[in-house]
Amino acid sequence: EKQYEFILTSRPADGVALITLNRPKALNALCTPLFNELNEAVKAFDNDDSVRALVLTGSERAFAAGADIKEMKDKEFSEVFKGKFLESWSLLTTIRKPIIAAVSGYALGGGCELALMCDIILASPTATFGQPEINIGVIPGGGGSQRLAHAIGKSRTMEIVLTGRNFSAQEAADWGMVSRVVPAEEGSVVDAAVKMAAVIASKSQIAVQAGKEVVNAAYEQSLQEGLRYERRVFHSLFATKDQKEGMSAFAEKRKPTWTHS
Ligand code: CO8
Repeated sequence: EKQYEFILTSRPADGVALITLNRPKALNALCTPLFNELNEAVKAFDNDDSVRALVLTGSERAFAAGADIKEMKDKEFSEVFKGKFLESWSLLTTIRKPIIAAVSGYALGGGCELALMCDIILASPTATFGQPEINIGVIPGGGGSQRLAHAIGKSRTMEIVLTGRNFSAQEAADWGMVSRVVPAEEGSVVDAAVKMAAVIASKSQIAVQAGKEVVNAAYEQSLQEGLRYERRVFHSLFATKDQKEGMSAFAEKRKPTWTHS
């Protein structure tokens, strides 16, 4: 594996890549070099055929405590506007393969937004989410206002964004923003995320990637367009060997062998 300065990468299970944010002294504050490395690793795994699902995590204490405030504090409008400051953050949302966020500790500001860019969020009981930008005189800039509104509704999003108060793992689960809180006795949230990623990695990858694409369509277009899009993509899967294999295996009462083709 390539060595990075601010992230660690590994392959904890067949078909699964794990990216760990590793800037512990700054609680994984998302400085530009960290984000550049994250983008590079994500892109490389997305292009690597042996990787079929990704997990993104931080440390016990912090998933990420936000964009790097010290890096941002002296910037001027013309600089951030013309320099497209933080525009590269959206790369994560353009990858084909599913990515699961395993969140422990602080996921604040850009850290919360980074988790929201992932396809699935699992939280440890210690996870603390929030969009505290209002406390430093700004607003979310990495999609927080939009993705939170989709995930937890307008009233709660307004409260979170305008008061800057944090919310707990349990609240995030009750509101439907995270799939579930992984209880401490079940082991670490990273292990749970890797296990889930391994299940996804064991499926037909064409179906997995098509599934991700159509679920995302629900957030990007009208219901009518989304339903038509889903049906078209469903139809297209009848051109794959994995559809023949999957349905034949069911009829023959055996396990399918996917060729991802
Ligand atoms: N940026 C830079 N450094 C940070 C950040 C941060 N976001 N968060 C923590 N650190 C640093 C601290 O400065 C400190 O460094 P040092 O030891 O050199 O003083 C170190 O990490 C440890 O932090 P604390 O001593 O503060 O630890 P505590 O346990 O006392 O507090 C908190 C933890 C509550 C998480 C606290 O650090 C905190 O409030 N952090 C800031 C949280 C925040 O406001 N985040 C939002 C930032 S704004 C943002 O994310 C905008 C996103 C825009 C994205 C746009 C994308 C397109």
